[in-house]
Amino acid sequence: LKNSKILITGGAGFIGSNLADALVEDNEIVVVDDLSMGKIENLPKSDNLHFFEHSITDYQFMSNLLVEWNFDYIFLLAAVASVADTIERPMETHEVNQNANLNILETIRIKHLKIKKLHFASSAAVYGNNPELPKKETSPIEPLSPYAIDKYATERFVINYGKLYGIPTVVTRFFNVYGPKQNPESPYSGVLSIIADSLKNNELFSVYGDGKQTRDFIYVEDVIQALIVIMNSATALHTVYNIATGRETSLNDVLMVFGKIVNRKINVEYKTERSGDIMRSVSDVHKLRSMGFNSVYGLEKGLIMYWNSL
Ligand code: UD2
Repeated sequence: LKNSKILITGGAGFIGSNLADALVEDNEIVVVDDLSMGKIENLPKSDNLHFFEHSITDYQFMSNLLVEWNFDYIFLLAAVASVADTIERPMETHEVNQNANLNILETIRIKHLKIKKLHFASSAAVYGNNPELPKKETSPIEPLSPYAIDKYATERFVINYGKLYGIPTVVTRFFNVYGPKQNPESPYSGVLSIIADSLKNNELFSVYGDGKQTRDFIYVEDVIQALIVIMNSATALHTVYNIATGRETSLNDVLMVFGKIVNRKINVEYKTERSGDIMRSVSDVHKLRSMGFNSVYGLEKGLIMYWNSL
């Protein structure tokens, strides 16, 4: 991705701002973010970066922006990312997580915009509690929350709009991403940002359950590199990729590794498990590897990078 006009919705958020960092030198970047979770300080300071504080649910604004800029590449990363929030306010979050993205697709279709590729960020949440492991892109789908339902439905819109109307599109399902600029403010923020925050403030960290639950943790820099490979690839079209490492790590092991890195014992209290919590999660990474992508950050290396960024 070079000398291109690139739109990143949610570009002031965790993954979006790391993506903007990686692309801003060689491209013209437009970020749309309502700063509901994102932060303006996350954005790189550059003349190549154009920031609009807007919600993607402002249809007229988004349509005008798309027509005016004629983007080469579009990354749809804006979302209400908290599953709990979507359970509390399903109608409102559906506007953001699905309808606003549909409006972007509609604008591209109706205005015949010639984009090189559009990417939509989905989530491992679409697999729900289905016990099949490791999760393949072809594994059964079981979206449980409004969040997962909107992610899955929007995946289908993005892929099938691509096929029906000749728009180059691709979808990724993120597993548990961690790294610099992850916002620890909500109890449903990524667990590693919460652990880092309690370490910084010398607070007790609450483990929900016995700590034996597992996740596939991937460092954000690996995620960004995977996105760039997928965006550049001619074969990554109208299909979905899991973005993960293929390694399954328990929360107890994460605490141990993190504790070693900071050279302290992390103070924890064990509490009752969260309702709806998934016990095990790990991805199959064959499809991602077939693109020539391999994650380069193991958990320890990623955690060291993350800790040093704080
Ligand atoms: C991830 C996604 C979520 C959704 C879901 C689908 C993140 C931040 N969240 O939720 O959006 O896609 O996958 O399955 O990527 N935990 C604690 N103490 C804490 C916080 C968390 O013990 O203070 C536990 C939590 O109960 C869970 C594990 O840590 O077992 C990971 O929690 P998480 O919120 O980081 O991610 P997850 O996989 O539940």
